[in-house]
Amino acid sequence: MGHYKSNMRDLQFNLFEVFELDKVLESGEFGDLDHETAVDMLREVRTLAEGPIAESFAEADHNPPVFDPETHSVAIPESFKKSYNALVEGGWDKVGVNEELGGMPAPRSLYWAIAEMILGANPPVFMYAAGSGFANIFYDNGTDEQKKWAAICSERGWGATMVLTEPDAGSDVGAGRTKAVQQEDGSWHIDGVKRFITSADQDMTENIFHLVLARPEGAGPGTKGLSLFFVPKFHFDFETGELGERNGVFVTNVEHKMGIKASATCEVTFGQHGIPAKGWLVGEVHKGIAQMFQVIEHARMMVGTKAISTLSTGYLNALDYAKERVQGADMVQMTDKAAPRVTITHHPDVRRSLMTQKAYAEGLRAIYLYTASHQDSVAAQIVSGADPEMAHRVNDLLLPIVKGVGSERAYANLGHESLQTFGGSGFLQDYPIEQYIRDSKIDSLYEGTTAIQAQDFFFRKIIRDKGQALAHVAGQIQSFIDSEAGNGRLKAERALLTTALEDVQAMAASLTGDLMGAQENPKDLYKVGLGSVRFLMSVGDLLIGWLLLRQSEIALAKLDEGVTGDDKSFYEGKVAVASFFAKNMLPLLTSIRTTVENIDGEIMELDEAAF
Ligand code: ST9
Ligand code: FAD
Repeated sequence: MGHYKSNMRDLQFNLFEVFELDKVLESGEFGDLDHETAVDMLREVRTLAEGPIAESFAEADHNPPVFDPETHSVAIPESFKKSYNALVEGGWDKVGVNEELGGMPAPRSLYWAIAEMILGANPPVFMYAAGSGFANIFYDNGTDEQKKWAAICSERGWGATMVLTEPDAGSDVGAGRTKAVQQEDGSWHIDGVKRFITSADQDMTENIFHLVLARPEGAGPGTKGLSLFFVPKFHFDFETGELGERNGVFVTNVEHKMGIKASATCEVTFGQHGIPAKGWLVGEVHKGIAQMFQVIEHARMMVGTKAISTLSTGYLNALDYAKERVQGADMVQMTDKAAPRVTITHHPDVRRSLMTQKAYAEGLRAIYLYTASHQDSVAAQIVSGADPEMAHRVNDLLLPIVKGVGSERAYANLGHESLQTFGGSGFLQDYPIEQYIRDSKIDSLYEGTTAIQAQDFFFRKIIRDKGQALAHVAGQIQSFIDSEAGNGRLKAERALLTTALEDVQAMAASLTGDLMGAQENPKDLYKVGLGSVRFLMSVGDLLIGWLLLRQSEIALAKLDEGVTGDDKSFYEGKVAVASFFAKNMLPLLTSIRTTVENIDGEIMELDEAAF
């Protein structure tokens, strides 16, 4: 048995029992994809994920890709190549991709459920295999001619990258200095140095194409002055795809990292090695940042799902260990030194810890699948009654939650709870948790740090949206509160959810007040900056509390039907975890509300020397 433990039962519960995927499939929107096929796909991916994809997880961490500065190339370890090949040979990199690109359309919830298992088993496999997904975005934005190139990229299985970051342009992408100079033949020469670029070289695909943000000569400052360019590693015949000369884009360094080592993080230099780095303006329009954000949105969803999946397998590993590890006596017999020793699952604090891990892993899974359901018009209508425009807004609103809350809660729980469950053994490389922690730390950093997610959430997804998407989701929560969910058995929990909703609404009102106050006193804006991450995390907890209770309502109905065996245990677990989260986590929002309502700007006045 490898390191990765999937949670198929919970995935299927979410997809089919909570978010009604069958109705989505019956709509005919996804051709003849039906329930059986969807379940078969999940089963097949689980087998691959737990088997060959997971196989190289630790080995590639110990023997990461090797950079050769002479040839500017990156050699991927053989063990990892096998994992990668297992994924692409099965065609799993084409799921969710347009048919024009050799893909297989699928509902987004199914797509992300499949992604969860790959990302939990070996995240860099998913990333190296994202070429067809990138080609899909290139296709959507490209000219008619470029659409043909996109098809070649996808069909030939080329690798791909997103190239934004520079030494002085991280969160502040608009500070990028890489230049683009137009040539007589309509192409562009790119000139500059980018850093931290994932998958910028490898020896698993015959070619790699880079989607690069660069500033055309004479263009204005900031993100709006950036344009998006298609820059292949090797030139190719635009009709046949046959490879030609090497293009002037070279990897000039590979970083040594604390985790996710199998994923090569590269410095990439354009046009500074005697060969011009030729690029083509995507869509022949100067809308670089908006086009790149189509990739970013997908990548933020990917990062959140990766973190959540890692927490889930961390929890399931901890649970297995806790069921085996015998240590100490039952607490009620603690004074009897001859009392029988018990497995650690008997200790209250271990139970608290396991239930906390279960709540975040399963609650966050429900959030990303709820979000994914708003990435398809048909599914959104079924899941929340959102019309296509509202579905789009809700997806936008929730992406910073999936990414920001998913990554922060996953890392915190893996460290504080999953590893702790193992005691000292958790600190050893014999178990996967230490690697999970190292590999998942990146999730709160790349694709926009948590501070950036929190600002995006408040300023863009709430204020600029005039609170419409937030009101839609809050309306859903309110209907649940007002319903008779659980037939009286969820009364206490619904009351706790009511308070949590009020707390979060009060935080939103308080931060909005600070924003308004900034018109009079600009420094009030600092209060938003001081409160925004706590607000983001609080909304995350509210959504987890609500979705777990929705699951609990379904579980109670199943238990009433008299289910037995594994199903009975599963549904009892659902009821217990929702109640635990409502009683143990939701009340904490009241103190955060008080903190947010009373933020002052004092620390912004403090002299730097006093820190
Ligand atoms: C990175 C990669 O870290 C790490 C992992 C890579 C793994 C690769 C594999 C992934 C696979 C997935 C991809 C495959 C695809 C598959 C498809 C399948 C079919 N939403 O607020 P303003 C736009 S990469 C949408 O003024 P500033 C918008 O156009 C590095 N758009 O910002 C806006 O104009 P307007 C990641 C948004 O002050 C314009 O930007 N780096 C959003 O100029 C300007 O907006 C980062 O993420 C949004 N949420 O710039 C950087 N926000 O307003 C983090 C903005 O007119 N920094 N736009 O609509 C930020 O996000 C900054 O806030 C900033 C600020 C750069 C946006
Ligand atoms: P900085 O922007 O310098 O941030 C430092 C700290 O300041 C953070 O805590 C941040 O939250 C805070 N901060 C900065 N600005 C603000 C602000 N305005 N308000 C509040 N707080 C702020 N980039 C790519 O383009 N392509 C890739 O494929 C890619 N892959 C990566 C892989 C790895 C392993 C790593 C480490 C990075 C990768 N990146 C990639 C870059 C990544 O997206 C950036 O590291 C990230 O956006 C943060 O930028 P930075 O590291 O410069 O940090």
